[in-house]
Amino acid sequence: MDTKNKGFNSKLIHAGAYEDAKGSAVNPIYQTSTFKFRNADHGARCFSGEEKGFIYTRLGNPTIEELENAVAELENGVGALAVASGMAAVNTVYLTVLSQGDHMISHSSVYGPSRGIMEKLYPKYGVESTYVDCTDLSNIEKAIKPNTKLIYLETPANPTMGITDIAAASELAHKHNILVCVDNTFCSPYLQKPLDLGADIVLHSMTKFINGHADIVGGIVIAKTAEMFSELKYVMTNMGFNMDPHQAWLTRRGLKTLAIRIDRAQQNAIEVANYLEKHPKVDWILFPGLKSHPQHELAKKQMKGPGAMISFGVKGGLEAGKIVMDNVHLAMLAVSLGGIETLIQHPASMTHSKLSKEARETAGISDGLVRLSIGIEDVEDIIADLDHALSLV
Ligand code: LCS
Repeated sequence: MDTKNKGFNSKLIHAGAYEDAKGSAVNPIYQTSTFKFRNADHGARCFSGEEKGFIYTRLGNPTIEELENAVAELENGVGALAVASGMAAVNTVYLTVLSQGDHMISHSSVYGPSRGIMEKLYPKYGVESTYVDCTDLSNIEKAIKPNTKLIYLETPANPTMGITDIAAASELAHKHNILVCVDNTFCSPYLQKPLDLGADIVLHSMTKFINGHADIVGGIVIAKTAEMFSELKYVMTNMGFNMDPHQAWLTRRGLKTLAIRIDRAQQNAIEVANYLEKHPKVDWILFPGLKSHPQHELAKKQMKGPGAMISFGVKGGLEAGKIVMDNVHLAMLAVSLGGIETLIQHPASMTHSKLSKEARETAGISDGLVRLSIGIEDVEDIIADLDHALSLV
């Protein structure tokens, strides 16, 4: 079915679907590594691109393609590439856009390994980077050099919830012939569409909201132009970053409920944030839906809703935060985010522990920062759980 002119929820259910020859309502899992050619000429035409046909699962597979087409449509891109993890998506972009001698600019607080690998591995290949507070556009402008090729944004940022103006950053970048990639993991296309705001590439860790059920690891890269799509595809297929068909099938199933899951998790998060903001033992809180968030107005403009991620600090710093993390029962003490279950974690010792203490501090990732990913449980239970843990501080 052509879903181009349908609403977002209809696209979530139907976008990318094949007309299966056997009439199955749900696209099957094509659990195969390779595909038969009708004859030698057919094989040659598939390889030359004269005829569209599946060849080998690293290069393409109907189950994976259904997911890719659906996410590309949801993000308003020309094409998407599903990969084995969010980090495979990040590296597909770095390897495609950056060459020896190039420079990239990014936000000081992004997912730890997205920064870690750029600062530790990529200098070996002659790529340099500058990490600044991108929520202030003048910092990006000051960091631009003649060899800057990429502005890599993550907004809201993990875990400081800093929000960068995608439209303004893209305008600035394009004046200098620089490409913009946005990691849209914290929002999903339901809450934010970076390509519509001017970005050139979008990526996700699909491990999070897109799949939403904490049962797969996956990533995806979405391109705005056919040229960029083909460059990304060259890197993805030849580096062997592809997703597995079974993972892709589970992810396509999870995607169907994206909007209703986010609606509910977000409503829960709004109530949890209001509760935490008033709690006498809570020192500070960062949630885009609160007026106290430094980029609250920008969040309202750029995002359809504040999402389901909250960072906060307990009075008494790290020791007090540990009491909360060790005494919640409904919320799981676990990394990852964006699933239907509420998770709590400590970025300084977990997701961002490989960054130097100095890098964490300048990025605003204090030792006392506790991160919550709010799930779709009953909000009264989530609040009661936090209330009990906070009462022990
Ligand atoms: N981008 C963002 C914004 C992320 O939060 C993560 C993972 C990735 C990329 C990488 O995705 P992966 O390879 O894990 O699928 N974030 C995690 C987190 O905050 N806790 O555990 C993983």
